Amino acid sequence: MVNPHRVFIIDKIPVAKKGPVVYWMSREQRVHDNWALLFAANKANELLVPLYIVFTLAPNFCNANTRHYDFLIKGLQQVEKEVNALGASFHLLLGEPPSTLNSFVHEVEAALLVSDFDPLQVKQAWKAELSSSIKINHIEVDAHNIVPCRFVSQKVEFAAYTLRPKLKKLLPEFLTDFPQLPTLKVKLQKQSTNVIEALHWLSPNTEVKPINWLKPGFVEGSIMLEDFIANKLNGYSSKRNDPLANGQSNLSPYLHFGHLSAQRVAVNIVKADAPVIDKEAFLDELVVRRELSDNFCFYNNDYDNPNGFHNWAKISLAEHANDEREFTYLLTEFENANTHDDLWNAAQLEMVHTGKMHGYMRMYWAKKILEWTEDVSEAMEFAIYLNDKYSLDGRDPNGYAGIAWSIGGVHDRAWGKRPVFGKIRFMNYNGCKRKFDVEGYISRANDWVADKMISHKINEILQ
Ligand code: FAD
Ligand code: FO1
Repeated sequence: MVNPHRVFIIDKIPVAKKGPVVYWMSREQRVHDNWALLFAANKANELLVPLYIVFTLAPNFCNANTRHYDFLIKGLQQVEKEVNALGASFHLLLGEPPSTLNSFVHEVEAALLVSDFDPLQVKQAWKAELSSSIKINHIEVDAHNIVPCRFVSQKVEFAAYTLRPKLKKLLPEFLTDFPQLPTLKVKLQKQSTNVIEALHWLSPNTEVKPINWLKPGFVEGSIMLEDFIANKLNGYSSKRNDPLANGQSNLSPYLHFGHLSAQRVAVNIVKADAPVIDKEAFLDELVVRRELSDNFCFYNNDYDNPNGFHNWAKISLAEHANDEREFTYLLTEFENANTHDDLWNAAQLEMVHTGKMHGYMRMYWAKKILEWTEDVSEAMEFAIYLNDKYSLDGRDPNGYAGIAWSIGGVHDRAWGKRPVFGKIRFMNYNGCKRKFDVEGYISRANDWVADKMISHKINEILQ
């Protein structure tokens, strides 16, 4: 029922305890369309034991702040309700795993621990530390990729064109609909852990406000998907690169927090009544580009620094390391959208105010950080810091791969040499002007600032 190629044995012990099956939910924060949960539920029925679902809430996870924890916790509130309705129990463990998880599985004498695949080093380190501190059967299930990351390729892929054929060959086996969750044979009484309390426990950095134009959770993500299919899929291939056309799906926060399964999205897109050119353009991004990012982060430990670049890029950037920078900015100047370039500032303001910068502008935004910093390490550091701090979909393999593509030519080819960039693909203001209404994009961003100033003024008057 769960394709064995999704399943990876992390630890196997000779004699298992007789306790429950514990699913350590992390990347896939949903009950529906979740291969890891399906696997754990079947195992619980096989062993005739109850199913416990655990989420370990790590304070300041990779510099996350209120914007991210608000979205995550509200999504988990829905998960808790749905888990209780299944007759399983939901446990929110407060604190850095694996210490919290270690004592939990010990306490309940878990027969099996199921986790979900995540290529990020922080997650790999959690699993390694857990495995060295407790003896327990631990199985990992890839519930994020349509074609399991460990299976589709055993090495860092050079680019989309090298991974695409490997994915295409396997999609018929893996791009399937989901089976129903089995009815649990051993049900537990409804428990109430008040997930929303966790926000107070966390008391995260409140400098970056939650966003309210996207509502978190599986239900809202599904509505967003259906709305995209009904109203925006048709024309996606031409509109997706116009920052003013509102042509993207806005699904990335739901995919990042696992409120939605990419496989569910792909299955619904394939079934949709829309032009083939638009469906193919969208699926290439959702399946090839997104799964290429997991491949990059899983097999390249330097996914967040210049050591992870190809040699041609390292050599070329080094050759131009001492080129005269026409402008250089400090992190605070970038962060406050305080550069000489009003288009770049507008992109920064879009990310700060809405929590989501348009995909086309992300490329321009990152490439200008390379152009306006002292060196490529600083450029990577600034881009990752700002993207993770303000983007709702930050701290994601797509982000590390997207920034490495923009600044280090990862998954791209070499281009004609330019100052500072060397052979890294160049983008400039005039190129954007030829593509879309730059003035319109800038004035929209300035409206956000004006609105914010007005609301500050109103608050001052009301106080
Ligand atoms: P749509 O165009 O509707 O695409 C649908 C889905 O396809 C996306 O949700 C995503 O899962 C996938 N996808 C689309 N474009 C890409 C891409 N270029 N690479 C990988 N997957 C893609 N994506 C993130 O999820 N988090 C990030 O932090 C992030 N940072 C980025 C930084 C830079 C510098 C660049 C160049 C790209 C970054 N991306 C990131 C990739 C891409 O820009 C976003 O996935 C996309 O804009 C998300 O919006 P959407 O879901 O509305 O996109
Ligand atoms: N995953 C967890 O297992 N525990 C957390 O406390 C946690 C917090 C968190 C905050 C912001 C954010 O963007 C992601 C966060 N994640 C957490 C990880 C997330 O669910 C994804 O698994 C990865 O970031 C993407 O690979």
